[in-house]
Amino acid sequence: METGRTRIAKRMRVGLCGFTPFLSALICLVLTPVFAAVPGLPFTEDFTSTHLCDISQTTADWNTRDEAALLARISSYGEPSVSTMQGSDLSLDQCLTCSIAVGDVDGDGDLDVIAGNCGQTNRLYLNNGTSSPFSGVTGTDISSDQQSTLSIALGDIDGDDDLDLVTADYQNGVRLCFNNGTADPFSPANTTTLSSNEYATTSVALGDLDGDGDIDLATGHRYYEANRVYLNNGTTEPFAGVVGTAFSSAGYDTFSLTLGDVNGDGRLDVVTGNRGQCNRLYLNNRTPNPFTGVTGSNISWDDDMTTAVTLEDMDGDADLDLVVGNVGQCNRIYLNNGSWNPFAGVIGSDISSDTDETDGPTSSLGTMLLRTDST
Ligand SMILES: [Ca+2]
Ligand SMILES: [Ca+2]
Ligand SMILES: [Ca+2]
Ligand SMILES: [Ca+2]
Repeated sequence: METGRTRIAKRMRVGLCGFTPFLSALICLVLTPVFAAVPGLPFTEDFTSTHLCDISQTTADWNTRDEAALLARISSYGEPSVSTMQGSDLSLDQCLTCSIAVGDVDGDGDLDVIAGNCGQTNRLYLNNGTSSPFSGVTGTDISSDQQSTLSIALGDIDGDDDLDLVTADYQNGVRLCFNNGTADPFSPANTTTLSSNEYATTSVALGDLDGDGDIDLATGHRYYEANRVYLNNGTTEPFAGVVGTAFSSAGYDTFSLTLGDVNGDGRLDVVTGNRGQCNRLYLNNRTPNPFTGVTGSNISWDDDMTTAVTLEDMDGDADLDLVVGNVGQCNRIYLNNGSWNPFAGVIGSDISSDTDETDGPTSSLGTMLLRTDST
C-alpha cells in the first residue's frame, strides 16, 4: 500500500517537472532524470517498477497507473500543494467506521465530521476553525449507544435551521438525533428512535421527496424488509406518527440508497444498491405520495455485490450519472441517457479493472467524490 511518505516523494518529483498539460507532463516524466529528494524530507520507499526511473538515484515506489491518474488530475486542476495531499489522523480514534458525514453541526461556519461506527459509539469531531481543522481535536461520543451504525445522514429535519443527524443502526432501525443548537449539539435527551422502522436497516438518505419544503427520509433494508420513505409532517417532531411507505417489495438485499433528480422533473428519485441483485431506480411520481404505486426498474442486468451508490454528473452534461461500488468486483459507472427514464437501456462500464472490496454504504462513496472535487 502506498504510504504518505511515498505520496510526498512522488509529488515532489512530479512538481519539479513544472508542467500543466498532460502530454508535456508525461514527456517531462519520461525525459527528466530523477531528482534527489529535498534534504529533510523522507524518500525511502522501494520501487516496484523501474522502467521510468533511475534506480541508481532513488528507490521510491513507482506505480504508472497511479502516476497517470495524478498527472491527469494535475492537468485539470493544477499542481496541488504538498500540504493538501498529506493525510492526517482525525483524532487518535481507531473505530470501525462504516459511514461519515460532513456538515456544520455547531453553527460556527466550519465543517465538522461525524463518524458512524459499528459496535462502538458514533463520534463527533468539531472543526477547530484553523488551517489544520482537526489538529488537536478530540472526538466526543454522540451518545453512549454502541450500535452497528452502517449509514448516517445530516439534514435539518425539524426545520429549526440546524443540522440534525439520522443514523441507520442495523439491529435497531433508525435513530433521530436532533441538534440542540449549541456548541455541544447532540445529547441523548434529544435522540429518538423511528419506532415504526424495523430490523436490518442498512442505509438512510434525506431530501424533500414530496416537494413541500421539508426534509423527508428514505431507508434501505436487507432482504427481509422493504425499503421505505417517511414523509416529514412539518412539525418539530417530524416523523412522529408517520408511517413509512414501502417503495420496494421485501426481498431486495439493499445495502445503500441515494437520492437525486435523475430525470430532471424537479423531484428527487431514489436509487438502491443491492447485493447480488440488480440495482434499482424508483422515479418520483410528483404527487404528495411520491412513491405510492411506483414499481421501480432494474438498472441494467448487472447483479453485482453493490454496497455503495452515488449520483453525480460525471460526464458534465448536466444530468446525474450513477457510480456504483461493488465488493470484490469492478466498480461501475452508468451514464444517464438524458431521457425521462434515464437508465433504461444503459449498459454500465467498469471504472477500472480493479476488483477491490469497496465496502460501506452510500455516504462513503459520496464523500469520496466530494473530497476529490474540492481538492
Ligand atoms: Ca462547525
Ligand atoms: Ca434541526
Ligand atoms: Ca418533504
Ligand atoms: Ca451526466
